[in-house]
Amino acid sequence: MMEIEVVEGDITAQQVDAVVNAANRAMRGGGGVDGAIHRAGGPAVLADCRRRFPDGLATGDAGWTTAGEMPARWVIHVVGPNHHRGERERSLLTSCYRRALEVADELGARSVAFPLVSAGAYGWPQEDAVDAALETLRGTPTRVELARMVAFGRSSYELIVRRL
Ligand code: AR6
Repeated sequence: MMEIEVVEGDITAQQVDAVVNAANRAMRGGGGVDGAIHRAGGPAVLADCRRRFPDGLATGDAGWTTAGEMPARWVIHVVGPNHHRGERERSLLTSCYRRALEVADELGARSVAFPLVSAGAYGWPQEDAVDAALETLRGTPTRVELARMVAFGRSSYELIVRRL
């Protein structure tokens, strides 16, 4: 059974096998977690994105690159639905977590850190973003042993712990 833990902090500093990025379909960097990951990982992350995802990635899908200079070995990029733009099918959000675990299994990653996908710039309601994450992580068969939810700030941490 995979353990799920919650920490407050910066996902780029996590000492895990893989960190998950809340990317966009273009897969060329951006703001929020995506910006932080590209900054911390350095240019190798973008170079790998260009090489491995010449046409970007579909909403709900996941794919991996190097983590560059971060402590993790891989970045697993997912593209969450943009609620602000009207992408409101919950299956697109749960798919990000399921696909991320599938990619982690392909890589042999045993510990994976997750941000709250779509809960920032993409505007998914916070509480449902947490519930979608937790129920999908619990319901997906995987060889990953540790899923670490990384909350950005105290209120996000408390929200996740309350719904755990
Ligand atoms: N570590 C952990 N969590 C973080 C960090 C960090 N360093 N920085 C922000 N968060 P967002 P989205 C939290 O906006 O909603 C980008 O421009 C943040 O507080 O990063 O999926 C991409 O390029 C929130 O709870 O991702 C896309 O265009 C959560 O991470 C778009 O934003 C997700 O917020 C994706 O939007």
